[in-house]
Amino acid sequence: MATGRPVKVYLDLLSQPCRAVHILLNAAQIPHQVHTVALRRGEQQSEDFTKLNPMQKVPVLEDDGFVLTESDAILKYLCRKYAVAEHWYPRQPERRARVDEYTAWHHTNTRPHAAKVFLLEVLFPTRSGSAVDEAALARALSQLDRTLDKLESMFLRRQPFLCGDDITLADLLAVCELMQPLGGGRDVLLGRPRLLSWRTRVRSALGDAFDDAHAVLYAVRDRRKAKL
Ligand SMILES: N[C@@H](CCC(=O)N[C@@H](CS)C(=O)NCC(=O)O)C(=O)O
Repeated sequence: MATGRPVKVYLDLLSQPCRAVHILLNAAQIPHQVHTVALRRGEQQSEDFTKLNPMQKVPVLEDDGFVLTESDAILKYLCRKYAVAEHWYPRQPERRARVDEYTAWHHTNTRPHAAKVFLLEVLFPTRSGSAVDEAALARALSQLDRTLDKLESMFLRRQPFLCGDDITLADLLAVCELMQPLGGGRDVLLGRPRLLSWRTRVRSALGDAFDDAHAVLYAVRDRRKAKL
């Protein structure tokens, strides 16, 4: 049962899995405190943070002394522990299994493939000062294309959200990854009407929680645009 004490989360909102956690906390109105861990400053390697998470990664949740890493585990824990609306992580076994099916797939498909586009187009060139590796980017985009095909042909084939008629935590993990290349000015969903309508539905189901979580990413995009 919830203790009444706000749950603590350690996040950097430029990180996709952190945004998914942030959105759920806000959209489901779970009392929480955000502690920012600035990855660009290497704060994940500090002694204190390493004690909390020896993996030196965000997100991390701390709930009354209980420490949990991995966005997938954190999202599911929050849904089980707090009185969130049933649709986020349905209790009915088959519907819950659909969410688990997507989240298992997500970590070897949507996540690495969308993240790689952002890394190649934004993060690596910014850190090294060198030009984008166009050949590697083309390969990453074609891998991502195959993932987007599967999202449309399997998960969104006959339903408005990835795992059924209503939004679940699976949509949060997916949308945050698919937004990431926007940091480099690239909307990877352009030309894909089914995914575009899904993103519009997700965004309107989330209200301000969506744009609040993405404000840092929009700022990265806008700063880069201003430099061109
Ligand atoms: N599988 C983890 C991935 C966590 C992860 O890769 N976090 C990245 C940011 S997106 C991080 O903290 N990177 C810092 C580093 O590797 O130094 C999850 O879903 O929570």
